[in-house]
Amino acid sequence: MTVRIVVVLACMVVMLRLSEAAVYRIGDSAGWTTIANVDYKLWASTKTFHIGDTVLFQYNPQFHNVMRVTHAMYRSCNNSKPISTFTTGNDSITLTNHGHHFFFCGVPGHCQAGQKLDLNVIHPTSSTPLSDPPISSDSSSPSSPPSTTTIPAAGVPGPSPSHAASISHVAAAIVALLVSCFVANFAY
Ligand SMILES: [Cu+2]
Repeated sequence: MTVRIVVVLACMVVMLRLSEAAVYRIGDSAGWTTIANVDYKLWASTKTFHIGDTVLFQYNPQFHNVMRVTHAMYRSCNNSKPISTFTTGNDSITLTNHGHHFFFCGVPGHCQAGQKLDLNVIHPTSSTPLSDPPISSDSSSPSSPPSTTTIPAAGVPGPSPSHAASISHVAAAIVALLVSCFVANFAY
């Protein structure tokens, strides 16, 4: 029983780690702008943000910037005391806590024109829908990890010090762990 709990916890950790990797470009192809009439509220409502996700503001820094502000400042487009200001035109911000994150462009008039964004990062314990495990329904096969033959295409015979090889080994280990997690869960 203890083993199963450990396995389940390990699975959850792995899946959380995998799901943390999302990077969202604000406004998608339009970016962070006023001229495309992007509804950033609508844009944000189509996404589910998790702690660890990264949002990327891309814009022409001659015309725009990014200010992180409080809710009150967000509502009134008050740019007098931003929490932080970003001005590179290629600003990536990692979401490190849950709740609402308020941003707008601090150039006069732009927030009023709709260049403002309210991101809601869901609480870590909020239930995220778990998709079905990506394994076949063939439960008769023994649990042999399918990743043992993962070899880089270069065909290097010995252990290679290259980053690509080590990354693929890590990926293979993650896949093997995930598969074994699901197999273990199904076996009990
Ligand atoms: Cu602007």
